[in-house]
Amino acid sequence: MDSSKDDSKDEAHITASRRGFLGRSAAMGLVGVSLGLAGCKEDAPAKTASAGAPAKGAANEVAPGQLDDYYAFTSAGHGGEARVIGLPSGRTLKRIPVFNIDCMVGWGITNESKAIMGTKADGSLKYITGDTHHVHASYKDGTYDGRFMWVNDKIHSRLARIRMDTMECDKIVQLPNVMGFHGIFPDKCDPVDAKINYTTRVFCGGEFSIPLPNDGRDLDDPSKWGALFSCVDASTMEVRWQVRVDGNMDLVATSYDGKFAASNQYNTENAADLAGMMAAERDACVFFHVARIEQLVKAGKFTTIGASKVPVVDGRKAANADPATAVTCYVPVGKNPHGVNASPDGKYFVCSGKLSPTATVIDLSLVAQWYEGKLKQPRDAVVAEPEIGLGPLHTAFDGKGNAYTSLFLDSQCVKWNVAAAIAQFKGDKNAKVIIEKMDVQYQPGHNYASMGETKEADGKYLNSGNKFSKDRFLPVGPLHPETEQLIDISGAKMRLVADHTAYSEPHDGIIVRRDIVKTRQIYTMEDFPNHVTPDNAGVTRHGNKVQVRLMSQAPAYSMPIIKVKKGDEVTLTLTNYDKVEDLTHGCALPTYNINFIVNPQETKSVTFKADHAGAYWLYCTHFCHALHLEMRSRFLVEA
Ligand code: K7E
Ligand code: CUA
Ligand code: CA
Repeated sequence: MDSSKDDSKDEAHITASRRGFLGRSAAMGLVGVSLGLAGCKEDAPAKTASAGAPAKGAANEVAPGQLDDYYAFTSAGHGGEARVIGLPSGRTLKRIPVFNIDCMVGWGITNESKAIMGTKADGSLKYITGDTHHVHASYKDGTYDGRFMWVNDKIHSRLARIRMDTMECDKIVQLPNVMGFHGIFPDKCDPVDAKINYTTRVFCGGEFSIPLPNDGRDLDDPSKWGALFSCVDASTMEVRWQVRVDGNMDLVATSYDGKFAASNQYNTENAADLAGMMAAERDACVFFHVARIEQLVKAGKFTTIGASKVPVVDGRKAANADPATAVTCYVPVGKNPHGVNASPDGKYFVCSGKLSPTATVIDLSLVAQWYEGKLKQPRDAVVAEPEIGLGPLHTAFDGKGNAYTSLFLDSQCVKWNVAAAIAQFKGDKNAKVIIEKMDVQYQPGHNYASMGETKEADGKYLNSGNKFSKDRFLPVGPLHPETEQLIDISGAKMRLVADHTAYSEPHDGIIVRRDIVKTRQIYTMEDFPNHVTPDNAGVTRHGNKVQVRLMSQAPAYSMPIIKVKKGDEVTLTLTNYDKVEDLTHGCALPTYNINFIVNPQETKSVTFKADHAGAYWLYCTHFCHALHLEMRSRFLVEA
């Protein structure tokens, strides 16, 4: 069944909202979008699900007991975490707390997680909020190597690293002098040393302009504000260097040869208000010449900003007009672009217009030629600009020469052919650029294909992350879930195979073949320097500082009674001596806000002030044994 044709009513109201957009100028169009959505609500059928019952023998069927073929790693927006989903089933496998507090695992509660998240002088968390948009993994030879993933925090401009073996966050760094850190992408190769054919840098786009430094100066003169592009060392997670640009930076893509990183810019106007940001007919995709930036840094040709010691190179247009010395190249693209994506053949970057119904295809070899002085203008690097639909945002690839772009306003996914678009641009009137448009439900943001951002793009599945599910699921109050729609792209026609709900609000994600991910099932006790041993287990005191060293082994903790005095500063360390896969214990202490788990052979600790006298049952929260409920100790605080 073709999902796009079997609900005329829904089609009618979407078309109406499209008309609402078309009937206005681009500036009014944004207003039109919100009006259009409000309108949808009123005449949408309230209870009946629209369209899209998956075909019989659905391609997403993973029988009970069978495993999925792919992992999807997704961001979670202002939920602040990352998520792991099995595809094609859509089973949620894990939530990875990163910038948020998670009382299931104790993230933000244990000393170890707080040390990664960052604390104030009093030991409390510096931030308790996060906004993750983009998850990308480390590369080797142009494909994922299963080592790390990185995810951004837009609110506090932090980059987090997640180990893929344990699927836990192990490092977080904050970018200095950056606000609204949005796009990220790891590099795939060193720009100079081709032997380093794996990720050693992560590039970060800064979206909002701010005073540099942001210490109270220039508050009334946004023309003096600026945005920085940052390079973070993939292994140390230190910020290596930054580049100041004109305009802002939205998303980031990197070339397969390591030479270029690029970021789309919707605000080349350098405006501080909405009308100003939409004033220019074209904006840009800025290409960073990584090797030259690092030469300047090495030669000491940089400045620093405020208290930060990170080298800052000038990438503004005026300072980079000469291709022989430039570190940035601003290629004009469609109005207020959103998204920049690298084609798996390594040749092109595609930027979507958002306020222009076009995608701009940029040839990387021509950008390289501009830097060599062989191309007249940066705009000559544009090799195609097909009209693909309204509100184009993100583009995925199937490895067969086709691109799939999400059309936010049209609520569609458009499949188009890159080579045909280039032929059409050269004047071939018969080039068939648009292959198919498929309705998605509704208003898609990111889409991403299986292995689509690697040289191993396999053209099997496309995930469309839709911002509005409206009538697709049972209503759950004012906030609907979002829809992740799984589309089979392996055949001649796209086929919707499943709707999965997503808790608000996922943005970008990646779909990784399962054989690439090698997880670790049991920790090594010695990897935790503070692990408890039978020799040091027990209670020790230095003044009012008390160490409680505890071991767990189902169904008991090593001490049935733990005694401290009111006013003590208690550090409780728990090592799980169970070695059986998945035999995890919890540790909860009423009144004291202590709640965390320890996986097999893992150690975690918490520090708190024992400021309430009384008896408190320290109990196991994680079902571990037939005697799980009996797994508790008396934590006694003497007055
Ligand atoms: Cu399009 Cu923040 Cu990647 Cu979301 S951004 S959709
Ligand atoms: Cu140990 Cu439940
Ligand atoms: Ca603009």
